[in-house]
Amino acid sequence: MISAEQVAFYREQGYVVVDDVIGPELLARMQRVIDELTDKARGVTEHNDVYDLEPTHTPSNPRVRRIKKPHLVDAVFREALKSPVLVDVLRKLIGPDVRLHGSKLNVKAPRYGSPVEWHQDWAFYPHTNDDILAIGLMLDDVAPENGPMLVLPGTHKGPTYDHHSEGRFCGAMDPTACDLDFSKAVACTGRAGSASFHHVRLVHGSAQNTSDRPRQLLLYECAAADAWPLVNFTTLEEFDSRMMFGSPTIQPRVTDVPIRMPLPPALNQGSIYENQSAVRSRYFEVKAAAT
Ligand SMILES: O=C(O)CCC(=O)C(=O)O
Repeated sequence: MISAEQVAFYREQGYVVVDDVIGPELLARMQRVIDELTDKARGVTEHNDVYDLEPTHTPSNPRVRRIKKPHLVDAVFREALKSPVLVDVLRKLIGPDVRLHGSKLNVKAPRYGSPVEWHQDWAFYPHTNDDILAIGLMLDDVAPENGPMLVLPGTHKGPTYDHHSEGRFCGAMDPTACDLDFSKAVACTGRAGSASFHHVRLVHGSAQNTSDRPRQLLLYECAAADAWPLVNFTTLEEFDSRMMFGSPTIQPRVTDVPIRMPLPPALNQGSIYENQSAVRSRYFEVKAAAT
């Protein structure tokens, strides 16, 4: 369970890391499923509904960058959402009624796992209020050398930055065009089974994994049930099928939050990695991938 100090830290800094959210048995079962999914990427030639592929992927040498919506791919990825620690944290940080917005598994394989440029999740999915966060469940031990998620503390209280390039959404901030000191970024590290919780408006990103250890991060985006999306609403039935606990509502809570719409849509659709391929200037270096 998390303490009042940890809750206060999240409110002030915009993130908190909590140890031992899930245990070794569930981690091992998740790993088996990921290994099977990676093996099934053999023969896949392009991004699809399940796989986002590394630029150096080939059908005979499969390199998966992301598994999309893992909670829909295998039940094992829904189990973590029932962890009592995780539910306790969500109740304390978001409230009694919580809906899953989405999920993704960033694989960040040893030696070549791609970087993610600086961004705010809020730029992708603005809602009527910002009681929304992403959980980053660490499936491996995460240390400074294997591409941890980096956060800029306190930025969740600031503006929504421009995530456009050439007049279209591109899912990344231009690091040369904003007044932020990226050297102040903090790495979210921990042993496997730990999780970071970061506010939807917090600026974050991560470097390429050039180490020889994997850094798999399973991300769940969770929103207060009365936060209604301003983009990509499907149907009420689908929306409410994602309730994690508590009750849904048809009365959105509207608060004074800075919004920029992710429109016109990104030229390269499919994932943040694809969106960000259109960014003007990159912050994170991409080293030639080892074979
Ligand atoms: O995998 C990471 O380190 C960053 C994840 C992230 O911010 C994202 O995929 O939106």
